[in-house]
Amino acid sequence: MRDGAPNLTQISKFLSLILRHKPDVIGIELDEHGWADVGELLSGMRTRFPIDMATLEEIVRTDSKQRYAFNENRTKIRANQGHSINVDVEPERMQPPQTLYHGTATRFAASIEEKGLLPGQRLYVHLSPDEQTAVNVGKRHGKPVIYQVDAGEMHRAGYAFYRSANGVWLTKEVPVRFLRRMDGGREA
Ligand code: HQG
Repeated sequence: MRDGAPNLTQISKFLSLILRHKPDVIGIELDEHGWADVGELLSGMRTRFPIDMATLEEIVRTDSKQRYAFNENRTKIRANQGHSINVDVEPERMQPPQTLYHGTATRFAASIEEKGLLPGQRLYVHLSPDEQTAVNVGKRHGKPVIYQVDAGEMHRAGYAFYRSANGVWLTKEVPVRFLRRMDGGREA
């Protein structure tokens, strides 16, 4: 890579902005299933990140969390999860494992323990299949704290769970009674 050239991570962050939150930044629209037209995306990105199709394909293929997917003939692209705009990326409704995990920062704990987990700006609460992934998610926000979610019990109580194409579990909210703080709330 040339000095000063944007790296793939920077381009991927911009792609997340466009495909999850603000397609209007480059003057494009997503359809109801979150798809952007690849040609429109590449030309819309040209002034900021002039990338070609091969680079876009490389980002999609190598992304560490498999955040993006093409349609079959690669004319369309979308983010697999994480949206704040109201699109239906058709995550699969599934029976969750007995336990899922949510990583967050200690400063959110008091509010979470009062109100439960809420989606905030996004369409869903995001849950991780294992503790380590949740720790990594939590660290993005500050000092991490992990909650175990009694997903099995929620599912039996009628709450819907979805698994996104990249393995993140999604649900609309998690009431307090299904949450257990893994450090026992020592620093609450
Ligand atoms: C917190 C990343 C106060 C919640 C990750 C979280 C994930 C509350 C924050 C994906 C609350 C929202 C999503 C309540 C929830 N009171 N705070 N009642 N309920 N919160 O970034 O789950 O790298 O929107 O705990 O891997 O951290 O972007 O959600 O801390 O899969 O692909 O509000 O983003 O993926 O933060 O992360 P976020 P998240 P990417």
